[in-house]
Amino acid sequence: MIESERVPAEMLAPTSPAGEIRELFYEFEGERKRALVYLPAAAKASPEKRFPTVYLCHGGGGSEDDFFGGAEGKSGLTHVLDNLINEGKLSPVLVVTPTYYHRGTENALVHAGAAMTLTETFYREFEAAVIPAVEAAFPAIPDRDHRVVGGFSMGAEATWSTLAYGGRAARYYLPMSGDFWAVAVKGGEDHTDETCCVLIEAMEKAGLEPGSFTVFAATGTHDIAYPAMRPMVEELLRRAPWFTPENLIWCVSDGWHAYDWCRDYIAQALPVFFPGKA
Ligand code: FER
Repeated sequence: MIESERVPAEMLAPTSPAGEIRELFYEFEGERKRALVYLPAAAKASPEKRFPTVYLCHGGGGSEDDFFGGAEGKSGLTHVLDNLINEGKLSPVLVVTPTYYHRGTENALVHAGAAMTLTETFYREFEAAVIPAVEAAFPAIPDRDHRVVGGFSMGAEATWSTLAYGGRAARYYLPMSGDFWAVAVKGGEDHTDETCCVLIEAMEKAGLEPGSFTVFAATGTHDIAYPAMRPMVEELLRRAPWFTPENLIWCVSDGWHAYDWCRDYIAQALPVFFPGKA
């Protein structure tokens, strides 16, 4: 277990050079969908360069606007990314915020249990539509070793599900404040062993091997996900060679269930995946 570090206030302030947020529209199963994309300053300065890509899924009832605070970037997350990159802590990355909601899923906007049916299968849309659309329109390094999937709350459920069933598409995972619901809602708490078995069996079935992925799992002791996520992560850490302290980093804050705390987790995790040169 490592302690989460708070992002210092000055990292929430604008810096230069700065990246920008673009909108991406793409089609999935006949529907036009929208995602936001953070393009680092280096992409504008060096149009020939390509970058790792971080995909972040919002929480239940949310949208693709949540992490950045809309296309205007009101959450301050882009400033944190700009500062980390300018200080040489983080390699320039693209950050994409898709949504697992689509037409006809209004019920899932209200009920986390119904959202689960969408987060469980998000990996299909991720592989079939999101990755191809991003990599056609933005300078992404188009391989598994340069892709991160992360998310908050139900977005963490989407993250664990992508690791389970779609792990050939990405090497790095950042579940924040959410456990894996394949067995039951909050199965990490009430069905810990079975939840971990299902995760590992699914990964094995999808052709993953131990050592071929890295997870940075984070939450806070006052978070509603803590009672479910903690036993799950602790049990996974007993399941070498699949999970070891080297490929499953368990990061704990004293925070609660909110995007502000995700900002800290993102700032701590991304430099582990893609360190800068400083
Ligand atoms: C969890 C705790 C809460 C979790 C999800 C939630 C996927 C979501 C709650 C909601 O959307 O109301 O451990 O894991």
